[in-house]
Amino acid sequence: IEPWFIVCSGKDEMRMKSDLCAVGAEFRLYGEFVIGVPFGTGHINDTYAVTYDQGGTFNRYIFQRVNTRVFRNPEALMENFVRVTSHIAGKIRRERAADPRCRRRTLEVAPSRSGDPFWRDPEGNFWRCYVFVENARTYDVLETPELAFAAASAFGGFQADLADLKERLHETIPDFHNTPARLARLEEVVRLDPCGRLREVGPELEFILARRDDCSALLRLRDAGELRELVTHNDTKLNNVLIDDLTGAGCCVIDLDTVMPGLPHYDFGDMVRTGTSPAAEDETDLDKVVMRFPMYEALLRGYLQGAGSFLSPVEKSWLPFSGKLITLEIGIRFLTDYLEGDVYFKVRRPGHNLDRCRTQLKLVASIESQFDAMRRLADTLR
Ligand code: ADP
Ligand code: GN1
Ligand code: MG
Repeated sequence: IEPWFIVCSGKDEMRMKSDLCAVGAEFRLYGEFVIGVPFGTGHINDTYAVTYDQGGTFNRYIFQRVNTRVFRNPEALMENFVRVTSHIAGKIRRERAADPRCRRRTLEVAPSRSGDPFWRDPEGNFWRCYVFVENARTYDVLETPELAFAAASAFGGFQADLADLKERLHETIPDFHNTPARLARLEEVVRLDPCGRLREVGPELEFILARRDDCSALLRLRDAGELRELVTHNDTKLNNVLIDDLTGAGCCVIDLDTVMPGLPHYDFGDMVRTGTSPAAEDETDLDKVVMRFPMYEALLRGYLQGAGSFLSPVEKSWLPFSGKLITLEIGIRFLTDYLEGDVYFKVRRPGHNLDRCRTQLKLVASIESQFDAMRRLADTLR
C-alpha cells in the first residue's frame, strides 16, 4: 500500500481530496481523479501530487496554489512560465529530438478549460497544473559530488537555453536579489521590532552588519558594466532541479516563478548555499554546517559545463563570492521574517526562521575561511 493512502484517510484529508478533485475538473485532464496529496518541501506555494486513472494507467500531475501574497501578479508570472517552457521545448524539438533523455527537460503546463495556463477559484485562489515528472526526485541535501555536478550542470544548461530569449521577461518580484535593499528592509524591521524579538538576535545582527560592504559588491560591478544581466532562474535551491533516478542526471529545472533578468551569479551563489553543506537549511546543530570543498568544486565544474563559455573571465572570477553573498542574503531574509513574525516563509516550529538564519550565517563563516582556495579554483577552470 502506498503511504499516501494512509495519509489521506483523515477528515481534513477527505476535504482536501474533494477540493483537489474540483480543481482538477477545471483543467483539461482526461480520466478519473484518484487521489491528491501534499507534496515537496517548498517554502512558498502549496503543492500537491494528484493521480488520475487514464484508461487504466495511473498518471500524476502537480497542482499548485500559487502564493499570491508573494507573487502579486500571477498572470504575468504565468506568461513568463509559458514563454520559458515553450522556448526550451522548441529547442529540444529542434536540436535534440532524437535524444530520449531530453524528453522531460522542461515543465509542461496543462491548460484550464478556457485555455489559460491557470485557473482562479471562486475565493480568488490561483491554481495551475503541470505534468508530474516521474522517475526523478529532488534532494534537500546533496550527498555526493556527482549529484552536485548533475544539478549544477542542469541549472547552467537552463541559463544557456534561455540566453537567446528575445523579449524581456516580467519581473515577478522586483529587487528579488537586490541585497542592499534586503539589508535596508532588515534595518527597517529592526527599528520597528514589531514582535519584540530583537533582543534574541544580537549576534546574528552584528554578524550581518559587519558585512555591509559585501552586500552591494555585485550590483556595483553590474552598474560599472563588468557583469551582464541574463535570464536567470533566481531560486536555484538544489530542490528546484529534478534528478533522474536511473541516470543521476539533472533532468528538469522546476520552480520557475522567479525566472527573470538577473546576474548568473545569483544562480551559482544559491547552488553553493544549498549544495555544499551536509546539514539541512534548518539544522539546529551548527557544528554540522560546513562548506564542503569537494561539493563546491563539483558545483563549479558542473555549472561551467552546463552554462558553456558565455562567462567572461571577470564574471567567472566573481562566482565564488556569489556563494558567500547569496548565503548572506538569504540569512538576512530569514532574520527579517523572524523579526516580522514569520509572515513570508512557511514555518513548522517556533524559531524556525531564526534557526534557518543561523545555518546561513554559519555557512558564510565557513565559506570565508576557505575563500582563497575557492577563488584559486575558479581562476584555473575554463
Ligand atoms: P515551491 O515554490 O513551494 O518551492 P516548487 O515548484 O519548487 O514549489 O514545488 C515543490 C516541490 O514539488 C519540488 O521541490 C518538487 O519536489 C516537487 N515538484 C514540483 N514540480 C514537479 C514536477 N513537475 N514533477 C515532480 N515533482 C515536482
Ligand atoms: C524560497 O520556493 P522555494 O522554497 O524554492 C524562496 C527563495 C529562498 C528559499 C530559501 C519566491 O524558495 O528565494 O532562497 O525559499 N522563494 C521565494 O529556502 O521567495
Ligand atoms: Mg521550490
